[in-house]
Amino acid sequence: MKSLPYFCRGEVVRGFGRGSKELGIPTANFPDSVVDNLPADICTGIYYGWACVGTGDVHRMVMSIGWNPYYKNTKKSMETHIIHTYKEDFYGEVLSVVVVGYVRPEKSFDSLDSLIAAINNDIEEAKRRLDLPEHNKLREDNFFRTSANQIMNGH
Ligand code: ADP
Ligand code: RBF
Ligand code: MG
Repeated sequence: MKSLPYFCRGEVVRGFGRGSKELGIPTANFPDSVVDNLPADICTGIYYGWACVGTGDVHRMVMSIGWNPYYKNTKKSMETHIIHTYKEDFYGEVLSVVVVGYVRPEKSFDSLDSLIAAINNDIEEAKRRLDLPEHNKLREDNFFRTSANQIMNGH
């Protein structure tokens, strides 16, 4: 995928309200405008990368891009689970992400438990890969500093 790493940002909007949070895997959803801007070569599937909320710290993330076959969604979504425990929700804030690499295609599962187990595997895989020294450069990219600050200051 020639578009990787892919940088994007947008406001965090309400998602499908399926209670992902109760499952321990909240996912911050991007608006349609961000989903519609994805380059054609970024296919649906599960990805890992870096994310930050507003001007906050940069953390590891996993992202699902697509139609969630387990739920048979009719709308394509981009959902980011940040590997960090936040004290509060951040709906309406600006989420900045850099999508670094691909993990696997989206799948359907026999049960919610199997879906959750797969997501937890993705999280472990993302942690392993992002802890490699070669990925630190992107974590420290100016994208997460200057531009986020400019947005927050209304520039
Ligand atoms: P929704 O269906 O509205 O997306 P979720 O159950 O997926 O609801 O919860 C997502 C919300 O949880 C995010 O929009 C954000 O405000 C909050 N949140 C708290 N911690 C995290 C996290 N670590 N990663 C992603 N979102 C989080
Ligand atoms: N949904 C699917 O239907 N199939 C998947 O393979 C799938 N993988 C996911 C992987 C990650 C890392 C994340 C964050 C989400 C994934 N989802 C998948 C989306 C999931 O169904 C959605 O976040 C639900 O709301 C979780 O309950
Ligand atoms: Mg969500």
